[in-house]
Amino acid sequence: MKNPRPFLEQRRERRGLLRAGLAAAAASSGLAGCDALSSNETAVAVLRSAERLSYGAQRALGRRAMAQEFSPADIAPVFRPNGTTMPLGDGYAAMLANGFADWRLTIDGLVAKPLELSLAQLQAMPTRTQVTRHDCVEGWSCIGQWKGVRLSHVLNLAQLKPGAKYVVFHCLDQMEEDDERSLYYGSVDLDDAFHEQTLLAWELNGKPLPVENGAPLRARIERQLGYKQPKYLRRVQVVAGFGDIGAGKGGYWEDRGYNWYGGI
Ligand SMILES: Nc1nc2c(c(=O)[nH]1)N[C@H]1C(S)=C(S)[C@@H](COP(=O)(O)O)O[C@H]1N2
Ligand SMILES: [Mo]
Repeated sequence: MKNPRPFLEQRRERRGLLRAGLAAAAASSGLAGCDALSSNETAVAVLRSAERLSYGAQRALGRRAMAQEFSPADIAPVFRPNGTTMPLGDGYAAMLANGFADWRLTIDGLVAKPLELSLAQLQAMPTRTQVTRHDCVEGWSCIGQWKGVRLSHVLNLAQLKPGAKYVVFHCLDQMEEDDERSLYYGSVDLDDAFHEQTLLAWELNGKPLPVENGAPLRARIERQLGYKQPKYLRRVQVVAGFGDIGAGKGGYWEDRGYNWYGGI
């Protein structure tokens, strides 16, 4: 007689997928404006539980899928900026004044070969150009063309150590005027970090990245929402967990109630 187990397992799996798919739909339709969200504790709790299921659903359905790419004709004349548009403090202004010649990107954490890269060194690496749509949870979208190096290329140069699970992006901009520790940061898992369309980008619409969009370098993680696109990068840290960074939720907005998983 045939073993009945595979059939039962298949059924269980299908049921799980359906449940996860419904939760994913709920998560993507229930997102509210950036500023209103953290003040509503109930909304945050609902989003948290939906997040776990939507992450599971996307993983099950394959996270390697590409984000849609558009044609140059679709590019918006101005890429709408949001969040920080000019980092506070003299440090950034000084770097900007000399064309970011003194700026460096640090790659460290769980890597065999930590790196300090200048903009020129990054720009000498193999590049990718893509026209994609940015979706902000505040309810607007914008299509732009990005050019940069794949994050996977840089991570492969640095050589991940065993135990590496997430990549944390540390930014130069302080979010609150009176708090020097309120620097923007964010994180993704290795699926997103090594995704074909995940870039460290220094060019927008064929020109050097404007200050308001994150000069000199920002991340593009095309399967994620706007707040998961860190601007003004200074450090890429490979970690096993992010519990001891910031308030422990994996990002500036995540520490204030947003989902860690902002997949679209
Ligand atoms: N360093 C930093 N990165 C950031 C932000 C920010 O305030 N600081 N805002 C985020 C949000 S909410 C969005 S929608 C996008 C906006 O990118 P843009 O200014 O290029 O439109 O950047 C994201 N990355
Ligand atoms: Mo956003």
